[in-house]
Amino acid sequence: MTIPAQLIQKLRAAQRVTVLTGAGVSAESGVPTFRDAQTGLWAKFKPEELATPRAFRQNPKLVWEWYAWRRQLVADVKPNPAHLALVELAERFPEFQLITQNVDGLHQRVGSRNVIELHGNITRTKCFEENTIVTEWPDRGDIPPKCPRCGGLLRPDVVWFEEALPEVEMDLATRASISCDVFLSIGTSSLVYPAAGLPIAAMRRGATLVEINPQPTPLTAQAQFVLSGPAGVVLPELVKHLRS
Ligand code: BJW
Repeated sequence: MTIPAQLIQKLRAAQRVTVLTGAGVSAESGVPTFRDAQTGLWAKFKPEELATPRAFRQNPKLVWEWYAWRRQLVADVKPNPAHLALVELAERFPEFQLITQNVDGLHQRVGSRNVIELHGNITRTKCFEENTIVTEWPDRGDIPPKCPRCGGLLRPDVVWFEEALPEVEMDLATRASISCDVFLSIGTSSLVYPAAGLPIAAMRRGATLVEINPQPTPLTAQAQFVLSGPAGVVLPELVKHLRS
């Protein structure tokens, strides 16, 4: 993997670096991405069709079980070299902001701090009716379980399609994007908004835009540097170049 010398120069001169990650960053840990072919038990379901309030209203048991399966999968996997390299990258800049669309918490598990989670976290649960976080509920065998306060259905604390992103997180992410010198978009298809708008906003404010992804995306043509390869290979290499 060749890392362009101009990119290393840009990064060495940068004061503020912002990173946006997507499902591709966790792919090498064994967490399936959303838009690549799914295999196994859930192969016949489209993630985009399960991650909606409509799907939950129509078939709450199916959606709860899909998330229960994913929650277990995430608990069983380990962060990979891409997650680890981002911890080291953060230490190299006076200001560094990691923004993730991932709900798996793998960045935090390996030691990344102040991570902005735009799409929530799969380990948390909330009430579908009241939108409040619920940490304990009696096990009466219901699937999904019910809110101990109002009896509403419980759901994962993640952001589904047609739902608003958490306001504070989106605000912080926007600020970090429009004020950075270098913006890295890593392992995301750049299809899902408003997250996909962040690199564009960064670029319009003069940031150098870098994409790391083995496949082209709608962002590729706009990026100044495209590092085409798996994040678990490219990021450690990038960090190695910054060290020397
Ligand atoms: C590797 C790799 C390796 C593989 N290394 N890379 C503007 C224009 C058009 C549409 C809209 C718009 N604004 C809003 C919309 C509608 C909609 C949307 O964007 N639709 C588009 C799909 C058309 N957006 C929304 O509905 C959002 N809400 C909203 O806008 O609300 C407005 C509102 C305001 C006020 C009141 C009410 C409403 C919400 C979006 C929520 C997205 N939620 C999900 C599910 C989260 C929970 C869960 O995990 O189940 O988030 S969907 C799913 O997509 C998930 C992801 O975070 C997100 C992004 O996916 P990601 O991470 O990019 O994954 P993939 O699979 O797409 O791509 C993986 C990439 O990795 C690929 O490129 C691979 O090549 C690469 N890769 N291996 C590096 N080893």
